[in-house]
Amino acid sequence: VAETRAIAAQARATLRIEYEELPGILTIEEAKQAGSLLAPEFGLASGDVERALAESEVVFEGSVASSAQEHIYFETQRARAIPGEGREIFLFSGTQSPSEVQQTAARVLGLDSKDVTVDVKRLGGAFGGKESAATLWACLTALACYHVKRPVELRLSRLQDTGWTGKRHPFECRYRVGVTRAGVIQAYDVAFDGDGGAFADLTMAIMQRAVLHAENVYRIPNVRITARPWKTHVPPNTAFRGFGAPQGVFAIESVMQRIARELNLDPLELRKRNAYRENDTTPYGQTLVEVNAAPLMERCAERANYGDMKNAVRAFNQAHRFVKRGIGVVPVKFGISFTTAFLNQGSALVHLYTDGTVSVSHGGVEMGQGVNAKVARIVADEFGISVNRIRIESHNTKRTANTSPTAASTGADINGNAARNAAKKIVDRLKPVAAELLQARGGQAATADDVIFQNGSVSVFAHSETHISLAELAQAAWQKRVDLSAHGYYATPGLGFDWNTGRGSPFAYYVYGCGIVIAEVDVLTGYFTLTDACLVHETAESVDAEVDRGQIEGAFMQGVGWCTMEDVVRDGKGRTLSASLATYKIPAAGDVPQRWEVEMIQTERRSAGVKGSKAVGEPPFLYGEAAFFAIKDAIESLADYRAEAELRMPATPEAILRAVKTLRGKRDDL
Ligand code: LUZ
Ligand code: MOS
Repeated sequence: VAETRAIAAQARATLRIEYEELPGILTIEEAKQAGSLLAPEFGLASGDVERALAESEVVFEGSVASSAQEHIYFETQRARAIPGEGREIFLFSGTQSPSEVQQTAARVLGLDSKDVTVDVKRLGGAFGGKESAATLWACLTALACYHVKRPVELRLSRLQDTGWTGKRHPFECRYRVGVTRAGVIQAYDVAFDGDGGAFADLTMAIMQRAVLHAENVYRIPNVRITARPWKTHVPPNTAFRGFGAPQGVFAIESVMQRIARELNLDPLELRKRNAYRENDTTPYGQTLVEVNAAPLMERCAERANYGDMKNAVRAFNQAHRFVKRGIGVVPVKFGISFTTAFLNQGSALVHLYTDGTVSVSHGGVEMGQGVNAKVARIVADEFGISVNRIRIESHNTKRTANTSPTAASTGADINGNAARNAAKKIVDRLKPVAAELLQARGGQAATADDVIFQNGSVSVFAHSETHISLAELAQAAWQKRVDLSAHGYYATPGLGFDWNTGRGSPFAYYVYGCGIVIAEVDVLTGYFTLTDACLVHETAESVDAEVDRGQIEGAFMQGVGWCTMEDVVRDGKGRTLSASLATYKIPAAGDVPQRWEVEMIQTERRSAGVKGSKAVGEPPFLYGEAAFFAIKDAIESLADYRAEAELRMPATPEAILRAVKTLRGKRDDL
């Protein structure tokens, strides 16, 4: 701790630390050999997998690996601590989970929660990398502040951040799948080995979400899913957009590709054939309603002209020797709710001022995803005013308490509902005052129930001549001593899951969609581009269509990055070599598909989130996997689609060339 970075660096240079180097466990393979588990194996099953496999017409067995991913939020891990009166401390933390920072800092410092205030205005991106992983840096900052009794700021450089913080959990998946010759899946037995890193962080919850997404959109009567969280000596791997679901879905989608290839079936047709239907039950016993799996696959195929597209790609490949095109299809079903049921609660504090403007504090954290825009829209609608009359305040543990992390795509659902409930309380208190006031102004006699808040004014009927402004009403209500502040709370109803039985309803609802992507691969250099992408995604009654479009496009490209570009490379001692943006490639503006269509499906849904909308943060990440399968399909055209390419994720040019070479090695006629 020093007054300047330069002094701190000088001081550090004088330190001598003696280390004893112990052998490190750096991969899942090494962890397995050492028996280094973070927690016991767990999972769930339904039906009789062994029997179904034995009776299946065709059985395939194999393994699939998915890789790590670095968050690359714009703003690196950061915190500032300021001492207050007595034992009080103020913490400004770049965290998705202010209450976790508050509780943990209090524990570290031997204080009470009441002594620690955490304030979060907004984050420069997070993507899960600050769901739990920000707590450490906030606590270190608080600790230094506590000792020197002066304001302290800690800010990691990009190299420190990428070198020291955890990534997406890499997975290795072993599977056996039993199918009929027509491609109907009878049984799926899969084991996920996840690299949790040096401590558990959110590893268990992430592997649980992987287990709960292992079947993606497919009805499979006999299933066994096993998860093993391994402990290695890399920085603790952590939450990353999708939170295990992308890993689980990548496994089954790889299996679908394999089935399609081996049984010579169309990959989209095969997927539709196996898709969940209305009132089907998941392997964990949740009954599915308003199932949109096959319909959105069909919609996407129609929108992308799948039939013509396929012919065009075949024709292109006939005409080109060294440049090949391929198609990838990935349907999505993503469960919305924290799988840890008690986290599904939100809160908010709303003040109406006497000039008719509104202050909203809610339990979410703005990190660029637009939760503030959505909450403002929701509250504005309750008061019938425009969003510029609303101020969304920082997240502050003095104004909202015991909040859940802003995660699991639930930010707008739980906090938007809480803010709506708070606003409703105030509106309900205002209505009788309004009825009285309007009548005094010569309006019709009316009851409180007839009062309408709309277009910045309050009236008894939508087009009544007599109306007052919200400011007038607030002023009058204040003078009548009506409380213009309210706390709102929301807990998602009907959730419950028991890992002992592997049964329950962990999700409030599901988000469905489908992505189709065409990739063009130069088989001499391994370079690829995405020529086309068509994403059909269910938003239901979107609260903010522009925010949702941004989330869908951004998530897709982040998924593309994970599958095709972003390569976390470590040296023999576990140090991150790909620590800067010069050595770790993320998608840039030039990497977006040349032709790109996003269709947001606006159907009204009974099972949905706040105001009939559907959560949007994580689900579209999974469409990125379609880019990987498109590249793979392009490579397989070299073998006339008669053999599978051994393409490893991420599909970097090196990986693509390796796959091209091994495919050639397999067939001497190439
Ligand atoms: N965090 C968490 C999450 O604690 N539980 C979840 O189920 C989850 N899902 C997605 C992202 N973060
Ligand atoms: Mo997250 S992976 O912070 O929802």
